[in-house]
Amino acid sequence: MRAARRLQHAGQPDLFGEVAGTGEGPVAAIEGLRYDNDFLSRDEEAELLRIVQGLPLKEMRYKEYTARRRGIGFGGSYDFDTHRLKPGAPLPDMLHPLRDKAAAWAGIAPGDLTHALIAEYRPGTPLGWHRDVPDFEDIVGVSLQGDAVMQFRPYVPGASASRPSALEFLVEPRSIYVLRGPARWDWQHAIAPTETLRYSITLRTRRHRTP
Ligand SMILES: O=C(O)CCC(=O)C(=O)O
Repeated sequence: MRAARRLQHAGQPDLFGEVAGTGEGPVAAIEGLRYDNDFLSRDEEAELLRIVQGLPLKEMRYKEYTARRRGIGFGGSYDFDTHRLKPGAPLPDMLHPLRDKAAAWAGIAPGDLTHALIAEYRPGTPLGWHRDVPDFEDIVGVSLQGDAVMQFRPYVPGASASRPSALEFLVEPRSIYVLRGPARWDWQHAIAPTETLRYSITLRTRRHRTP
């Protein structure tokens, strides 16, 4: 409960998504954000950790920066220099059960979750403010082993990069979230530096642009 104590202030959301005394919180406050902290069993988590820890994770690059996160992508890799999604290896069969279960939870056809990113957050690893690249539509995130504080602030083009978080909640191991519609397009999100080792598996649908 360390983070909950650190971040809860009167009238502000605690990290489990509740605003003290109101029964409402960031998950309810952000349209298109849905969260379930009891998505995977402990056995499913252990099996996924075995798979993920056997993958050749590499330090992730964003333009000239090398992030502290290590990861591997399937279904295409986004080139931040050319702003294009380059073809990539499909999701390995061993991750299909997770994809299918996540798709059912999110109400998405499994085959539409064409992109996956497996990311490792060693203790102290942050993920900076961003919206996902426009090639993707829905984002479904599953967490393993450690928890994370997920932060949100409205997306305001041209606004200061140092704006603080407006809402945040604790994303627990074995949980799932989906960012869809307003949660995906009208908000930026970030992950505060993690206190313990955490893995996330984010699955994405392609965005179908209207001509
Ligand atoms: O680790 C997470 O759950 C967030 C991942 C994320 O936002 C991203 O990879 O763009």
